[in-house]
Amino acid sequence: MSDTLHVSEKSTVSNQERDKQPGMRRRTFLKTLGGVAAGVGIMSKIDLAHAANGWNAGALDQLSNEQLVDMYDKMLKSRWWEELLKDAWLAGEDDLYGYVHLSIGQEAVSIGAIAALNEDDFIASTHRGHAQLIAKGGDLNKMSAEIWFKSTGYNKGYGGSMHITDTSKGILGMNGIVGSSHILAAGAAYGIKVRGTQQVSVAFGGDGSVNQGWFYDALRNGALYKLPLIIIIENNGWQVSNPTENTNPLKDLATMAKGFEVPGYVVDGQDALAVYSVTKQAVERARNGEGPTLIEAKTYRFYDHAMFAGAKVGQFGAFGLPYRSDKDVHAWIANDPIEKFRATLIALGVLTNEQADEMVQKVKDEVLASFDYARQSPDPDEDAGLANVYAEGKVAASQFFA
Ligand SMILES: Cc1ncc(C[n+]2csc(CCOP(=O)(O)OP(=O)(O)O)c2C)c(N)n1
Repeated sequence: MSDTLHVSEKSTVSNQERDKQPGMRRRTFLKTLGGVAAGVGIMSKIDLAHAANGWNAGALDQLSNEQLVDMYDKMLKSRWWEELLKDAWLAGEDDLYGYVHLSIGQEAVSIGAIAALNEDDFIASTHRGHAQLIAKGGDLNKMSAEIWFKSTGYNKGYGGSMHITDTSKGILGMNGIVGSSHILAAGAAYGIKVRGTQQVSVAFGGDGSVNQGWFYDALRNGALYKLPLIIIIENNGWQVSNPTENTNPLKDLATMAKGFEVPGYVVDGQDALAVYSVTKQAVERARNGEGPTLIEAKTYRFYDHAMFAGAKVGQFGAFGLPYRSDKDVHAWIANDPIEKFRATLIALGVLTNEQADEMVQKVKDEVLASFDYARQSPDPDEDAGLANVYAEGKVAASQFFA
């Protein structure tokens, strides 16, 4: 656990010691979870061979308190970096421009999945990938500076949100081309196989991405060569304003795994522990040389497809959008993955309410400090337009208008 999180020494105790602490006993908690999972059927599994207990129960056995707190911290960072960015953008004082896609509401998918990875594993991200960057250890200052198009940004101010990359952390990049993350991750998985390392490679994609040929290429080659590949579909129900059912006949997109005889799972994307648990299993399979897994996490975005229609400074969620009902938005907000995770940690005695509040405040401060860092950073150097690309020499301006 980072020493900056302000949680008590409780968070470093073992699972057994945790049972002795105030809060719900772990076994009781697991029983409750099992009942919830069975009662309302919050998740289904395509591969019924694994239909034993709820996913969450397994996750709690495997995660230390330190890891649980770290997951909560990353969810908060993702949530508040985007929330406060939205507020700053709408306030207008920074004259921000460009394009961002918020993943508020979907954080449990990225944070849950990436908690199951090692530092040297790879992820290939989407246009909606801020949470994935943060989960993989992305730096808030460099992220903010990239949004402000400053030279201290991840892409030195030349990329903006959709190109943020950090190969030193296995982050192969956010990507504005829907579906390409699958083939990039499959390529990295092939490289892992050739080099014979124990890494895995994870592709994130939206529900729209499964309708691209790259998805099939990745899954087919992954199955053929038994690549250490995991494909995670964040099914938020929409492709811009088009509902998923308008573009794909399957109720569960994970069913597509059957065609290549690889495991396919559907998981509750609002439940970070469930996502962690199913990903962990896929990671073990991949590291054992058994090949790919397809995971579909059902989730929802609380804001518009991109930017901030229907959003207001200080208001949580976007409303009045023409393609979806406010009732649905409220219902999903009531199933907020971060509130849910916080309640779990408190029930387990991993955090107190006060400690959780303290973490929220600390994250907000850190986010605002990253905005100041961005504001104070220098612009990219005008003469550096051809730096960091493969082309050499001069580029006549007329070439761009021919
Ligand atoms: C190859 C390609 N086609 C079309 C687009 C335009 N586009 C951007 S996002 C998007 C919808 C993507 O939906 P989904 O994959 O479900 O992801 P979500 O936005 O819901 O996270 C589309 C069609 C694009 N960026 N790339």
